[in-house]
Amino acid sequence: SQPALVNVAIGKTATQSSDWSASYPASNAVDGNTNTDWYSGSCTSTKDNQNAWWKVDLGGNYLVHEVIVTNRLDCCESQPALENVAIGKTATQSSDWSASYPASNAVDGNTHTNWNSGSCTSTKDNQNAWWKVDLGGNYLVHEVIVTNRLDCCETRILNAEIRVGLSDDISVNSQCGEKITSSQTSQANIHIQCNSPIVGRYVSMQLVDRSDLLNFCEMQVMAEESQPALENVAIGKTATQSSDWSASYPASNAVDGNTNTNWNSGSCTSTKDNQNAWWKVDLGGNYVVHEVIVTNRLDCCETRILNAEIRVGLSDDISVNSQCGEKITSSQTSQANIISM
Ligand SMILES: [Ca+2]
Ligand SMILES: [Ca+2]
Ligand SMILES: [Ca+2]
Repeated sequence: SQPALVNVAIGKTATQSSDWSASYPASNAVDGNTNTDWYSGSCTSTKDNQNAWWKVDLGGNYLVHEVIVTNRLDCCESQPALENVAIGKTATQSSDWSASYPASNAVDGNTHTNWNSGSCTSTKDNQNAWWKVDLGGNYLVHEVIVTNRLDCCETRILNAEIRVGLSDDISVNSQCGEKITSSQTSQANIHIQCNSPIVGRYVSMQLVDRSDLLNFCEMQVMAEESQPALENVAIGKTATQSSDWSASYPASNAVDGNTNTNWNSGSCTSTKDNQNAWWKVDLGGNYVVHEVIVTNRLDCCETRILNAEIRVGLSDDISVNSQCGEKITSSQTSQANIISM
């Protein structure tokens, strides 16, 4: 006869190799809530660990017949393979300590932590000293691994922030993870995970409200290796809109290849005040579209694009095409480059 089985894990003490954040402790997996959505508060996650683990102490001995694992299903059923896409790419920094310590030492593939190894880079003592790498293309970046200098001077990277994005002007890119803390500076390899993967070509590290030498030995930018090479297929194509504000602001200004955010630059477009105002571009052929990057006007009036939706499809009647991503939110309207995927 089949014994009556009960779940003996619920509410017991669970631990894991690391916590993704304080909101996703090991205990979420034994909370009795089987919601499969990350944002439900029911799921657990470690950081990106080699051979990551989770365990529960049942508080006594039981005869275990089976285990039922509830997977997360809003994404991430399988983890993408990541690789370092920064190695050998073009790096620059706010200044060079000397010709022997160029920015490129941080992407030379050498993770030696000793200054005299020739593996490290350093700026001079600059206010908000910065370092950045141009990946030469757009990648979906999950995390960066910063190798610190450890023969001395570990705290020179204290309070540095990582930004990832499409702009050579690093100040407008999105922050990845949190600023480097004093407890992290003693680590050889500091893993900084973006809260969600960020599409970017430029990855930077910059001191925040500090003047110091920015001095470290390597940055590995871990991105999805199978990222298809994406290109802008809208540039120069035929664009139209529900009305033209004036002849100086035609729909074509949005596909002119100029991403200047200032109205007076001649780079921007505008309709008149229309109910459900629209803009569209005819790509002149069929493409597999992965993402759309909208450059907003930032000299004023950022919220004019609030609640706009992006649609992609085969029809000239835009209402029947498929929505790409979510409607533009108020927090997005302050960004120079808004990405919709
Ligand atoms: Ca749960
Ligand atoms: Ca190096
Ligand atoms: Ca433009």
